[in-house]
Amino acid sequence: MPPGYAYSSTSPLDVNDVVTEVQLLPGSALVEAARHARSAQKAWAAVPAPVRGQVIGNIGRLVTANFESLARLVTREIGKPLKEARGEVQEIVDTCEFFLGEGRRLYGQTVPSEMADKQLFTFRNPVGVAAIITAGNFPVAVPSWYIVPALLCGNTVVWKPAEYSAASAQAFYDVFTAAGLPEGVLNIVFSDGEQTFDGLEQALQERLVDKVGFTGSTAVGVRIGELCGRHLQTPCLELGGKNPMVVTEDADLDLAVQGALFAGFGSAGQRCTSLGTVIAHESVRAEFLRRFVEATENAVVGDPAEDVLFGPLLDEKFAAGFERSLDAIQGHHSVHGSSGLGRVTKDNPRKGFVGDPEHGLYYHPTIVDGVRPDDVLFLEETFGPIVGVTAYTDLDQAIELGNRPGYGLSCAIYTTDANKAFRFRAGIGAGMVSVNNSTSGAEAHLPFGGNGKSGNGSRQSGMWVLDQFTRWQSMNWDYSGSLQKAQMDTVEIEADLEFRLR
Ligand code: UN1
Repeated sequence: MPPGYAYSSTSPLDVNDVVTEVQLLPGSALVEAARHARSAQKAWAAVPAPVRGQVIGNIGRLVTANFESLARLVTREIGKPLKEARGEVQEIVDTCEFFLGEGRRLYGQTVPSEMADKQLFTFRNPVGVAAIITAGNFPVAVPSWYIVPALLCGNTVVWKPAEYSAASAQAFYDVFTAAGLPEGVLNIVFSDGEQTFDGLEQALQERLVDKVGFTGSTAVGVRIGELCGRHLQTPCLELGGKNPMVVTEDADLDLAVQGALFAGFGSAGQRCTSLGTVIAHESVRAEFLRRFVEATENAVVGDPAEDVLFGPLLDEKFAAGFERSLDAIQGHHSVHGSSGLGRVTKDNPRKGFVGDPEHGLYYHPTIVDGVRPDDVLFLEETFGPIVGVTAYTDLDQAIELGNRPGYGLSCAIYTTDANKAFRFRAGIGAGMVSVNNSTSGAEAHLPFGGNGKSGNGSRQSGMWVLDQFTRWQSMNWDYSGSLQKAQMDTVEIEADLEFRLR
């Protein structure tokens, strides 16, 4: 195998702090891992599902035993506030709890036949080898959304985590394998994007991978979708979002402000479910903006070990990307939320900043009022602490504006009118709708996923993800002792109907 190259995962709290060094390997490493996973898959699938469930239960217990150290590592490596990092670790435990039980279900069905003395059944079969490629903004929770159900269903896994969260990924892998997974069932490969793509192409070509799961940008998702399509595979794609929040004329404005603050700036706006644009009714827009700006100015930003709304951006690559998003601010916009714009430094300080910003990747939260439907800021994902605000006059227009960017991950409406809430739900194209709640904040057992530029309709979490990691197999069993033909081959029963079409 050709050699890899060294990569340092640094802390965004202090870019001089190297959290770990890994070798990013060429595509052949992914192919090799897929081969390894392939050779382990049949034996793992033969383990009874309730026993696989027990291994999932062990993983949950081992994660709990290592809870605090894993959360602290996540905070150090990607700068997520410790409270959220703890929530993320808890999400793995919740996911294990759900799928531990699924090991004793994984139901198929018995189905009535058209014929006497014949019975029909359905079974869920594992897909085979799953290649899972994940982002680093949720370096342990989102991988568990794929890996836990994939394993429970009897698949083996090759996991390519984000390089900038390599230490968190390695810790996750160590806990999972220590819980009793047989050799070859879970494999980790560190690689960069292009090498991963090459490896995936080759592994699909050699029929070593049966399912791809990817969380990341829409642009990369499109490439993965094309590649999988050439091999007649449907990947599980969880991509970007430009998630709208509608604030109606009857909304509780303080509640809406709390929601917008967390949805827009929680995790420094680096969630696929982060708030993109607030679409406020023209009669409340000015007052909403006033309160939102005040709340944002008073929000505490800084050291994620402290009680802050958000800490640094994930990594230098993301900081650079966010700076490019700031270039989309135009003359007709008005900017609020901080006295500064861009990176927080000694010379560009933020009121109430906690800690020392000098070596960290900290950015001012930014509210951009007056965004228009054709603005880049209205249409494109920004992945950082920036929220747009615009106005609408009637709900149909708000729905149209919400759908306009062409993403369809999550959305929210703040209203006290049930009629508006349900009209919005029916009209909006998003996979996930919040009423009087943040656009972010998934629960481990509700379907997660989007449409349009946010994904191909695949869903994770709860029982819905089982359709990603199993394939339905039907069986019919005829015990009549003669060849009975199905209705599509012959019509044997003529019903005596009183009603006749004329
Ligand atoms: C959430 O709803 O807060 O990468 C979770 C992401 C998502 C997870 C979001 N896959 O941001």
